[in-house]
Amino acid sequence: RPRVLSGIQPTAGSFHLGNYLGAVRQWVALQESHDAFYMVVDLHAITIPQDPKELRANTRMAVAQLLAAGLDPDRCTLFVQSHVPEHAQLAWVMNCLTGFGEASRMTQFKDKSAKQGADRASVGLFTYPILQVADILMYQANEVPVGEDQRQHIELTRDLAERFNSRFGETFTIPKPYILKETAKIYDLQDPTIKMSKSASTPKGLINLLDDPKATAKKVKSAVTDTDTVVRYDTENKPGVSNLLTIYSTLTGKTVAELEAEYEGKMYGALKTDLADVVVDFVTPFKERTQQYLDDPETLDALLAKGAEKARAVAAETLASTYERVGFLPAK
Ligand code: AQP
Repeated sequence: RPRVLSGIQPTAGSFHLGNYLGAVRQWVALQESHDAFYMVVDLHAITIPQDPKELRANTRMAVAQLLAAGLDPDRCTLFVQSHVPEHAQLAWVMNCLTGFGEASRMTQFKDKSAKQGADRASVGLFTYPILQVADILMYQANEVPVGEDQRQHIELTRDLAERFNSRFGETFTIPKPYILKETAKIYDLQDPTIKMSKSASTPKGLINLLDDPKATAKKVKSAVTDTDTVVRYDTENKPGVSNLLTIYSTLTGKTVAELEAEYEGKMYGALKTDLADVVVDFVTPFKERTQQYLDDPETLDALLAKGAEKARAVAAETLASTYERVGFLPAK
């Protein structure tokens, strides 16, 4: 079975709808067909300041949400990044293989550091994509299911894997991004020209899955559309309506064409009211299931210990062969 690897940050507590539709939903599907490794990336989280207590709580909350979304620890390897120390070790080797200019070209770093102020941004934030390279190469992943915003980092991963392989001999599988066109980028409900994001979106533009469903329904109903009235998928001229159709279609399984036909002659209000119900029907049981997992932290931690053990078996092997290729003297 081909292998997939992906990760999600535990930074915000709740996942948002962009995280779910752009990434986590694909993770759930891929565990059926692939040898799947999924992790909560707490090492990535500390690239920006975190409160230690909150980070710990948010890490468990992220795991609970992944289980609530449908990940099954019997069918995938689910773990926390810091439980597998090889990630930081391989990242160092990859750091030494990356050009400074090459790392400087990562647009996510440019965006995020600009927001924080260049002097306040940590070196960790700068090398974050290289840690991600190590995350992916560690498991010899064939595919990496992510949203569009991560495409550049997968490209960097491919470049570094090829560089390492040509310099030191075949070591790493060259991975491909796995990005579904329809849900590659879910947009902010208030500004449908920017991606829905925990750092850039205003509260009204962002749907957090664990928020009060009533508040979520309100946000959907007040989503920004346009001055026209026709419900039609047209990302150029109708980014707001198109975004709502994408969300609607993905959560219900109806095609966009079916929805366009269903709402022919109806106003945007009807679309938004119905979509609010669809979203509420999704988030309500999701929130309940997440809480059930959180209520039993021992089971959660035991499951993570098993996941880390499975992940380490692969990680230790990759790190050992990397160290050997690089020329480190084996420890006796
Ligand atoms: N709006 C989105 N549409 C589609 N996919 C998205 N992802 C994030 N936002 C969207 C995907 O979610 C996965 C996990 O992302 P992460 O843990 O790296 O979080 P992030 O990218 O940091 O999430 P945000 O909200 O976008 O955070 P900020 O604001 O800090 O940048 C990834 O696969 C990502 O592509």
